[in-house]
Amino acid sequence: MKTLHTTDPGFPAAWAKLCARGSEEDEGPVREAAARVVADVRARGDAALLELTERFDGWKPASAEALAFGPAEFKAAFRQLPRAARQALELAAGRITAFHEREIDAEVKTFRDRAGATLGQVTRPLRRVGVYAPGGTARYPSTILMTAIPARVAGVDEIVACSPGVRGTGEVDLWTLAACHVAGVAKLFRAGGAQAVAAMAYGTATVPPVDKICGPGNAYVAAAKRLVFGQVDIDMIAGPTEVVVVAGPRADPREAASDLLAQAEHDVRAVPVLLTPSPALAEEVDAEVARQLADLPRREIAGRSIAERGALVVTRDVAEAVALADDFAPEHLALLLPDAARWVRRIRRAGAVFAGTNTPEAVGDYVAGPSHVLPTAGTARFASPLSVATFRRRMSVLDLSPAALAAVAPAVEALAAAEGFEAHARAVRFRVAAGKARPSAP
Ligand code: HSO
Ligand code: ZN
Repeated sequence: MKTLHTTDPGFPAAWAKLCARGSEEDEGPVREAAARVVADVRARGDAALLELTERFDGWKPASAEALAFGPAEFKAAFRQLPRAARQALELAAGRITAFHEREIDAEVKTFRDRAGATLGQVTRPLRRVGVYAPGGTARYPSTILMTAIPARVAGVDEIVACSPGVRGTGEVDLWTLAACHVAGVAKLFRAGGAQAVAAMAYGTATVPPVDKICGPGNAYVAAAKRLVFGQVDIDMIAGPTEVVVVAGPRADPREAASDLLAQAEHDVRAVPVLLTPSPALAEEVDAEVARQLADLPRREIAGRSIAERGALVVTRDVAEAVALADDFAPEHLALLLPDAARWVRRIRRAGAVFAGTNTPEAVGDYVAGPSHVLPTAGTARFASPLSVATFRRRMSVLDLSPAALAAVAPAVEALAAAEGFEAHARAVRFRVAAGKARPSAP
């Protein structure tokens, strides 16, 4: 793996390049291709969806209805799974549900101010949302759980899902169907890419239009989400997955290497970075990565990610490593440090922090509870993990007493006059004059 030293004069430039992950790629052609697909599905609905599925996924659905699976199929799939598989799904679903239920309390409370105005915000779930689980080189039943369960806990009326069928055959794996069962998905459509996003955004005869589209996908999915934003809401624009591992001098190189590879095996464009104050550990991790790669089933993908995007960074001390991690704003930050919880206080910009050696990121991917859908590509500077709040919107509620109206009326009239809006002023004046409001003592 490429090794950088923070003491090298060339480090700032090399680090900046690492932080700019992905941005050197020209997204123009992807955006244009996605735009053509979105326009086509918007104009021609199911007919376009079927043609594009044949063109991009390499199988020909018999009809639009053939794309759809429902609760009966989900349940049957769940039953077909071996007991251990069912238990794993249920354990994951139980933990994700329990975690997200805690979030509901954190709502803004309504209060009455001194003038007598009752003001507040209530939150309401979205009506219908669409969740996307990627296909391609891997299947993602866990992503169905990590998106649909927070939506269900949020109180969303109807959750639909899209995931591409297996290339060439259109098959959907049992686990994905079973995940739909435990997560409470209403319909799963075997559709992927920009065409699936467009179908959920605009609706077709078969796919209902949703209010928000969530979940990770490839570059075409990301481009399509950008294009339909405004027609619907989206959770975020997801880029390739990434991990920063901060390892103290006594960290286990096997653990550090497997954490890096766990990210690398997702995608050739995944970004695995190790930060450590120990040059010796950096070397050991490098050797260990090579050793573990040798018999990794997805070694081709992981090997390319490690070679092309990976980096080992030797820092002056742990504090510098943690500061650089925060600067990188990674999707996943693993702290393989003895006093990890203390270092979390120094972190402001990460999708999720895995504090301490007992918490490999892989646990967060599947069962810990918080959603594994996290901000990537440095967007942890401003974005948060997918959660219950993703699926609820706030609504302000204003309710003034007569006295409160009278108290604020002069200010409303003054501001309305300043802006030249006489009807605004009258709306207040009429009510005050009608004796609806009696001015309160100043
Ligand atoms: N690490 C991925 C999530 C995932 N891993 C799904 C396995 N399955 C991005 O957070
Ligand atoms: Zn993962």
